[in-house]
Amino acid sequence: MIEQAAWDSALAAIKAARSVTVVGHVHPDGDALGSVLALSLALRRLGLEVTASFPEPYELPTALAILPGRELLIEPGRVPAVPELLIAVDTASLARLGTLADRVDTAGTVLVIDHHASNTGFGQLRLIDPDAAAAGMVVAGLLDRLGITYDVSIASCLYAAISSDTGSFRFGSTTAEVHRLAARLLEMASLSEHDLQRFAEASRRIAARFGPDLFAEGLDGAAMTAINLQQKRLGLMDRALLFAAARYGR
Ligand SMILES: [Mn+2]
Repeated sequence: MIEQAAWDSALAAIKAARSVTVVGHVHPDGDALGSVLALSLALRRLGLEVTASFPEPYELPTALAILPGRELLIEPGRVPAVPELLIAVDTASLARLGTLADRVDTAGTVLVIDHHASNTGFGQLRLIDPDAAAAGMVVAGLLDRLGITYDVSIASCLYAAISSDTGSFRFGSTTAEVHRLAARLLEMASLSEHDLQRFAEASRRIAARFGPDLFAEGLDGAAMTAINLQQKRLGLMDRALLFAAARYGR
């Protein structure tokens, strides 16, 4: 459980910052890297200048080399000597920051986002929830409070984070809250941007042929029929088509 005052301070620090450095622990796992990248992608979307990294040895584990957002990663040696805002994720102690630990002394502000009960309490600002199954759960809570809607990339990184630290949803830490977030992420992650674009183009073609009003009317009618009959749940593809049509078709 994280106190409201801690959320408020963290949000204020992020909103006041122009640049941010997000770092994970030495030899990053799925939670560390997934959380770092999800947060980095979200903060970049908010307009901050973002760099992300983890301590030496700077080797990306093969299984995690496919994560979206990895282009934001820079070698630890290139991390600014005096970061404006340093966010350390999934790091229980200074030692876990290895070759980047000195940045905690030089940074203007340090925010620690973690879920280890053993966290030593470094940094001025802390979002630490020992009950959270993963640092990714705390990051998800932060993104919700920042008003960030997940895109496929953010969803994929958060999914990597929580599935990693729950042993693929087998450990006792796998709460209902974990499953609720996983469901949200799966719904997002199963549809590619390419598919959404394809749906959008199809919608534009149909609207051009039949006119936007007739198209929208037909679509609304079809959606209401599907919902009213409840013979089958509206599938992901149907919803994506409706979403794309609503966004681009009219
Ligand atoms: Mn973790």
